[in-house]
Amino acid sequence: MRPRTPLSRRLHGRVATAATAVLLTLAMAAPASSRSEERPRAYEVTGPRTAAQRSAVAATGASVDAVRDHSVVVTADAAQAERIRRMGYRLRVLPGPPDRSDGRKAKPFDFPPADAKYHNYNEAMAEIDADVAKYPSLMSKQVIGKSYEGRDIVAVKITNGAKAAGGAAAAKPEVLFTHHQHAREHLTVEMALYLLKEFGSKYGTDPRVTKMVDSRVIWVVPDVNPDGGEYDIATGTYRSWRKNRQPNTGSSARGTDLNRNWDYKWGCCGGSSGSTGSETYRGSAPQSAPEVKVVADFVRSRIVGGKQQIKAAIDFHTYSELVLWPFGWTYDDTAPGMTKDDHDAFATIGKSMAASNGYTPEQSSDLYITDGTIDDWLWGNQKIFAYTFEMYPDSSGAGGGFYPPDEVIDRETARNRDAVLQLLENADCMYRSIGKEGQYCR
Ligand code: 0X9
Ligand code: CA
Ligand code: ZN
Repeated sequence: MRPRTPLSRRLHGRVATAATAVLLTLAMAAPASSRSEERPRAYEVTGPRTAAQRSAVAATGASVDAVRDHSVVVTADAAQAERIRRMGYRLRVLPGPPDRSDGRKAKPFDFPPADAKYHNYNEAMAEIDADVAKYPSLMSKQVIGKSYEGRDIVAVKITNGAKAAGGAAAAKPEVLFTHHQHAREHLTVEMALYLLKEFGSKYGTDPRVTKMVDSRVIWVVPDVNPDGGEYDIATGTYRSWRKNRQPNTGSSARGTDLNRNWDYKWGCCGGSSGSTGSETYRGSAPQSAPEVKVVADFVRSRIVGGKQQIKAAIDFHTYSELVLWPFGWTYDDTAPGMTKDDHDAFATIGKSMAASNGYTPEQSSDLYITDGTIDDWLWGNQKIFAYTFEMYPDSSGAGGGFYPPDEVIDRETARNRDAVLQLLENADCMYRSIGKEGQYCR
């Protein structure tokens, strides 16, 4: 036990130690006021209304969290907010994350009482294990690697091993669902748990589910950023954390934005930041974040006989209710690595999925330029038809932003059932959607 001597007496008396001196130095170097100024806050920025204007806002290193007709919502530190102000835009500080404690004391590393239906890391892992145990002939779990802090990153494989479409030799098209790159986007983990439950419990009774579990291999990676997710809820009060929890050399700021760290046009185009403190810090090199390396290695491991088995993917985020497709690094619809037919297949299936869930379909750069994102890598590097879904709520400002109440989980996960099934059903030949099956899929 430390002696409960007042600090002044310990410093002036003989109990002053080197450790105390170090603590005092740290305290003086970072007084509480400057620390809180450095903490990013949410702002409404009124003025930007074109993708180029929004890209300029994002280029300050702030994260653009929602896009409206004449404004955006950003998470920015004081310096970034000042730069945005100097562009001539009006900033309004938004309230911090909601208090869902219900007046009760928070349990560390647990969701606050009013949001108890959300799953923390251990609860999600337990749920996954329970599903795999319940449906052993349909599901299996693999640990594909570890996060920076050593948590398991898992992939759940869903397929009916007994029935292969067109005989045992025919390879089943594979589809990948990834979740929770961004720590505060907890609804995406619930989306993963919904998928496991839906495919497990409806197999054999629901014809669409049954057909897909028989004829596809479905990979679900429920938690790409477990460290960030746990950090976000660790105190019982949400922290609005986005990145992973990896330290950065020469900086006290932690974390890399995983969705700027993928090895395709990394840092190419002003769609990410080189500053460690930024919400969109791209990391020291492509795949420098262990979590990105783990998932990218997993995707590369699905190249069998020189052929990538994964044909399509969705990376789940929140919020804004969007269906997005590549590229994010350029405003152009077509580019090296994206033909008109590729673009048209992306857009046709993207719009059809959006018609089913009521989201807005668009190319991701219609929002603002991003580089080093997972969907650009999956398509540009692996030729996987990869979408980004931004889940509930919409960008209007109602609905709770990154922290919608747990009452919406069931509705907002089930809302994507049809879109997910559509992608699975198209995965054997994405070009069928534009009438070019014969040209591309024989
Ligand atoms: O900025 C992001 O990474 C995503 N928005 S979020 O609020 N969830 O952080 C949007 C990414 C859009 N761009 C691409 N998917 N390329
Ligand atoms: Ca609740
Ligand atoms: Zn996100």
